[in-house]
Amino acid sequence: MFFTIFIIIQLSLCDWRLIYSNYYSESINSANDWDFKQNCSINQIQGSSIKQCGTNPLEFLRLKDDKTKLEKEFYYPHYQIRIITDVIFFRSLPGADSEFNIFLVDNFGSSQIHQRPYQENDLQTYEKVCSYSCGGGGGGGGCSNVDDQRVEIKTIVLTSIVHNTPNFNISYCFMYQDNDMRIGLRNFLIYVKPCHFSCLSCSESTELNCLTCYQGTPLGGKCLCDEANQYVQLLIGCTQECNRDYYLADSKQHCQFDPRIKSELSYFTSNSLTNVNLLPYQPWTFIPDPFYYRNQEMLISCSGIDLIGQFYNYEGIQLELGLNKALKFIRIRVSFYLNSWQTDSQLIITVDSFSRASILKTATNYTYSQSSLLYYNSISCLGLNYDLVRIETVLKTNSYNSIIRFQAVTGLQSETWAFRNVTIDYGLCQNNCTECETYSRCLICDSGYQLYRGTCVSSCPIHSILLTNGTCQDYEDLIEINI
Ligand SMILES: *[C@@H]1O[C@H](CO)[C@@H](O)[C@H](O)[C@H]1NC(C)=O
Ligand SMILES: *[C@@H]1O[C@H](CO)[C@@H](O)[C@H](O)[C@H]1NC(C)=O
Ligand SMILES: *[C@@H]1O[C@H](CO)[C@@H](O)[C@H](O)[C@H]1NC(C)=O
Ligand SMILES: *[C@@H]1O[C@H](CO)[C@@H](O)[C@H](O)[C@H]1NC(C)=O
Ligand SMILES: *[C@@H]1O[C@H](CO)[C@@H](O)[C@H](O)[C@H]1NC(C)=O
Ligand SMILES: CC(=O)N[C@H]1CO[C@H](CO)[C@@H](O)[C@@H]1O
Repeated sequence: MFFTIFIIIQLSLCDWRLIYSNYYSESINSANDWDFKQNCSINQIQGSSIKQCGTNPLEFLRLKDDKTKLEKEFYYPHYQIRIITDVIFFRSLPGADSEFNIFLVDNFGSSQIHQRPYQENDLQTYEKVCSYSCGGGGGGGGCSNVDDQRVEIKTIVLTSIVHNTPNFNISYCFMYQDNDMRIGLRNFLIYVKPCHFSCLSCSESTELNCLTCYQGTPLGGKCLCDEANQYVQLLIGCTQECNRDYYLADSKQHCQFDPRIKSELSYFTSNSLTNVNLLPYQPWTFIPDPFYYRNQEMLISCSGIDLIGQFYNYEGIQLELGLNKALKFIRIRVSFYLNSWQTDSQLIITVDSFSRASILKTATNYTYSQSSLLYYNSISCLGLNYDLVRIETVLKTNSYNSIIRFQAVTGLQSETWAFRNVTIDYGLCQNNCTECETYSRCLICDSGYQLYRGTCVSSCPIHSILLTNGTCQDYEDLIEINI
């Protein structure tokens, strides 16, 4: 029974995503993250204000007579919000209600989500918790009308606030009866129940609950990206390609965060590819066809944009990557220009000759194996028609000096190809790793990092010790060894 309840609680908790937390440590460096504003109705921005409790080192953001409102804007597609804040009430008047309020503001208006009217006998004498005396002398002599021993700390928890507009403001403001009254704010935690990746706004969490889309309008609650921008990047929407740094596309074309992948190289991205005294394709090397040997500059211009090509017959090109002992997979993106391709002709991309992807010409179009089409267009230049296919492939590697090769297998002399705009991203077994032990385990970390159970950390976790050889050993593993 207890177990069941525990699981239910876990399930309901794990839906919430923390999107903001701040001001939980003793001292606060800067409050500039939020705007201090004149009052609940006047948005004139004022300087920020940080104060410290007199009886302990806790600092807080202070609202006072000339700045009674604190406001910040957030963006995260969501359908519910939870706000947790510690509020310190300093001083009040007997018999007259002051008010502390929290508002949720968006383009459609402002709604009050919390209201606390309070007067003197509502606040306890908690000066040990956080006293903050009025004005000069510290003896509390500065306040004429209010009792500066009256202090109360309240944790305000507002949960399951139904809200759908992705941009919203949270604003805290108080209305005082005496200008010696203050409000302190600490420990901000803001959670949302997020929409599905593909929605800009939603009523529930699945991909069928979208209310609005990044692109177009929902069909049966579902947002679809168009063919030219088929990937979905969290918080950004439909995109032609996932970000090169730290994102890998999954089988549903969602860009998933993955700290192992990082941009490394780009080639042939400028419009002009002439290379002073060098061949335009260097440092790549040309692979001639032994039966149709030619020596060419391999540069053509297509409406003012240079391409590396044309390649004929069995010609190819390759790039040798520098020594890297941590490299486990490579993501390559490249734009190919294919002219007069016949059914069954293939363009093959290999890494270390055993890992390969291909583009196969069919009777009606192309098929892509171990690769996906990012962009397609038909263009013509110099009187020739080209199919422009930009593809992406993720290929494994097992060697320390990987070689990337592009080569075609075509039937006729008239079938040609060219390419440009190549990006190469490195996938390591672990981030910040210099050498891998297995596909997912690091053996040696980059300098500045320590090895802990096959991963690289910037400092040993508290439940571990640093050994003389620079690795962190978990106490748990130590016990295993002693047994
Ligand atoms: C805000 O300040 C203005 C100008 O001092 C004042 O007229 C107004 O009543 C104040 N509003 C609130 C809600 O305190
Ligand atoms: C939300 O707060 C920001 C920052 O203070 C402000 O610039 C913006 O105008 C506010 N938006 C609305 C809808 O009030
Ligand atoms: C390379 O291709 C990407 C994706 O189509 C594009 O965003 C980028 O602008 C291209 N770069 C150049 C220099 O053509
Ligand atoms: C081939 O496929 C691409 C991408 O799906 C598409 O845009 C193009 O129209 C197709 N071409 C033909 C001739 O069907
Ligand atoms: C570091 O020392 C520990 C304990 O002697 C050993 O188990 C571990 O393999 C060593 N690690 C490296 C990278 O040498
Ligand atoms: C020095 C270095 O490369 N640090 C990186 C460790 O890995 C994280 C996550 O991939 C990066 O953010 C750091 O830059």
